[in-house]
Amino acid sequence: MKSPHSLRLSLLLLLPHIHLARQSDFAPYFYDNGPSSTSGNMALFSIAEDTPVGAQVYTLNGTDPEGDSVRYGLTFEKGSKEYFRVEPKSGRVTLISELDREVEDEIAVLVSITDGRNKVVEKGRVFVTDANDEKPEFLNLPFIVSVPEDTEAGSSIFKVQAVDKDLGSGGSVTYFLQTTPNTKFTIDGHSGVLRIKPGEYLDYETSKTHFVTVVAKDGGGKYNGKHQVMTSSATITINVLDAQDSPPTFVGTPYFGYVYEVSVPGSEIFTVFAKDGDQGNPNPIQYSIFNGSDGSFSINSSSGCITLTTYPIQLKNELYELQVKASEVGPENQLLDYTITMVTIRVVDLNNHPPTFYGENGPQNRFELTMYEHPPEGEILRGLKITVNDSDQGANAKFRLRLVGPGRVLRVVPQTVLNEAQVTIIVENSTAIDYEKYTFLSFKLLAVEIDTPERFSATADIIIHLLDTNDNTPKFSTDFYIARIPENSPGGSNVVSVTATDLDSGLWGDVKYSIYGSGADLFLIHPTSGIIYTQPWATLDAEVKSKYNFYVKAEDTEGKYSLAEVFVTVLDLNDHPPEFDENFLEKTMIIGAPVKVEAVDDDAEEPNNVIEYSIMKADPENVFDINTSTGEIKLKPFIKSMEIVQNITRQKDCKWSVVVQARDGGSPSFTTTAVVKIDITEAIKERIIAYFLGLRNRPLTVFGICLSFVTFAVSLTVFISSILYWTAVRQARVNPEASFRKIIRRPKL
Ligand SMILES: *[C@@H]1O[C@H](CO)[C@@H](O)[C@H](O)[C@H]1NC(C)=O
Ligand SMILES: *[C@@H]1O[C@H](CO)[C@@H](O)[C@H](O)[C@H]1NC(C)=O
Ligand SMILES: *[C@@H]1O[C@H](CO)[C@@H](O)[C@H](O)[C@H]1NC(C)=O
Ligand SMILES: CC(=O)N[C@H]1CO[C@H](CO)[C@@H](O)[C@@H]1O
Repeated sequence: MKSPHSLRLSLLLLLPHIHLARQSDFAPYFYDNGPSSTSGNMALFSIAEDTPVGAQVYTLNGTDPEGDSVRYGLTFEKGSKEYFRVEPKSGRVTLISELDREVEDEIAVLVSITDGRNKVVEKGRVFVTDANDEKPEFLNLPFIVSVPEDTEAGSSIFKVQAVDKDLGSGGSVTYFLQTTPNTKFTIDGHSGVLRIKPGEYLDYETSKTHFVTVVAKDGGGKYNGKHQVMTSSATITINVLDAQDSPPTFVGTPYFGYVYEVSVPGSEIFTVFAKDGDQGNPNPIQYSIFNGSDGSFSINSSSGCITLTTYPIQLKNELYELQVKASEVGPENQLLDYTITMVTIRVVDLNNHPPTFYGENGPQNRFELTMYEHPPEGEILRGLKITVNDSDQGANAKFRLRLVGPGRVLRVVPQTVLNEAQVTIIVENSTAIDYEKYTFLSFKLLAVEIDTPERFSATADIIIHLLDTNDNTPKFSTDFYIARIPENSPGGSNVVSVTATDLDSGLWGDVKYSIYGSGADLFLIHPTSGIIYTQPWATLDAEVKSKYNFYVKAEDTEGKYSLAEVFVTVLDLNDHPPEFDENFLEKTMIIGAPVKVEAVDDDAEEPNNVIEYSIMKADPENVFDINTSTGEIKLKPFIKSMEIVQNITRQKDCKWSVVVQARDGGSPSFTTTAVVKIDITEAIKERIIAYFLGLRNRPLTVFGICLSFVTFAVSLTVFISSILYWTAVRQARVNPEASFRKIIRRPKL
């Protein structure tokens, strides 16, 4: 700092020149108002660097001893920046350029005062005072630091430094970390030393880099009249260095490998891969099989390739669970950290097992069972203890069961099998399981693989021996039996032989016969032979009863029975001759009308009771004809009138006779003869006509005629009544026979 004495000295140096200019005139001068004044010659004037441009900052103040008015001037050394300007009359000094203490903290100024004649120039220094206008500034950016992950907690890892060009409090710096949650770091506020927080550890595997923002803050100071604190921030990049602290890890787990049919020793099964967990500086990995290979697999220690060492057929298991170990190899070939993983190796099935049937004692291909016929439908044949098995795997062990034999009799369950099943055979059709048809049934049980190219199969014979049960009813050879037996056969005669058969064997097949029914009274049956014969005392008469029917029963020992109907016809014999009714052998015949004779034969059947009539003899001869089947007797056609009759009989009475023979159709036949007397008369009508013709000549007899007519009417009435009576009597004899014939003809079978 320049002393006021040196200023005085420079002033004195100028004096000779002033003194020379005017003798009695004294030079003007500046007031010296002290360093804190803002008026004077700017000696020891100090100005804050944050003073705004345009502000009036000082007043040059001087006077002239003679009282002349003075003018002021302000200049700068050559090459210096001009910060101030002075108003010459008033001396007011204005700041015209921005100040920056950190660039220029002292401004040399030349102030002058003149009274017009004398000019006094003084050199002064304006001091620029500090304002807090500068931020702290970090040194040595950027901040990058590498820290091994195993660095201990609390260790210092870095030191930051920031400077603030301001003076005093505004130039002092403290540090802090911009707060982020879970930060693992801490900084010392004064020294700027960065540390790992106590209790915190770095882990390369979780976070390889940390970014920390550090803030530098000054102590605060005036700026533009206000208190101002300035800060700046920077990022510290902390790279965590990997240390040897993680075991290897297998990539791509879980691991599955397969051994196929075509595999041979040396076949590659699977390749594992592990890498060091310390990826920053990984160690080489060495593989080995730790357990579970059973000697069938090996692993290439460097490549991790698992190979088969035997033929697949020699593998004992279907599944291997290898424990494979990956170890890190250290710099001196020592084994460090390791990890074990599981490799599941499945032996893919080779379909080398056909299905096989098993009985209770091992493989078996014939199963026999004895059972009663007609088991209930749905019954399980429990006596057959069959299992079937295919020891392959998956599709190779899938097969279908089928029963070949009489269709729809038995059913096998299940139809499809995977690996193993209990074979169940179920009765499907009970009727077909019939001892009477087959005493044993034979089936083939097939097991055939479904989805394999080989279609391995197995066959077993199933033989079912049947036992008889009484399942059959005796059956007659026909539903009815027709027998004919001649009437008059002696008692005990065979009538017919029936047979019924029962298909069951042994006692169940025995049949016992019996008969019953209303028509059975006259008959007996032999219980075992089935021969039906008449009772010893029975006589059969076709004329009394010619048809018998009854039932025959065939019964087995358990009472199962069936029935048949027996029809017995008693055959008629010609044992009766025709017979004329003696009371009706006198007839009156009107010329032109027939008379009828009739004989009756008591035999039951044609032709034994069929009668043929004939005229054996007549008196007179050749006057009658007879209808051979009806017995009607007529006059021969030429006998038309009573005259002819009388001419034939030569006026004798008209009682003629004829011998009629009745012959039945039996063989041999019977004949009977009867004499029929016939009284011939004329028809009444013709007689009356003849009579009335005679009346014309005899009127006197009209009364007598009328009387005769009345008499005749009465006679006619009596006559008709008589005829009706006779007819009635005759029908009463004929009808019973006719209805009897109807009865016996009915069951003509
Ligand atoms: C100049 O200085 C004198 C003496 O100290 C003082 O009386 C006067 O007021 C000042 N003038 C100005 C304009 O400051
Ligand atoms: C190897 O594996 C077998 C079968 O899984 C097991 O019983 C045995 O304990 C294992 N040995 C070791 C050392 O893990
Ligand atoms: C293991 O694998 C590596 C790389 O594939 C090979 O070079 C080496 O010969 C193999 N070692 C054995 C014993 O097969
Ligand atoms: C009708 C008829 O033949 N009458 C005869 C009856 O007999 C006499 C004599 O023999 C005849 O002369 C009738 O003609």
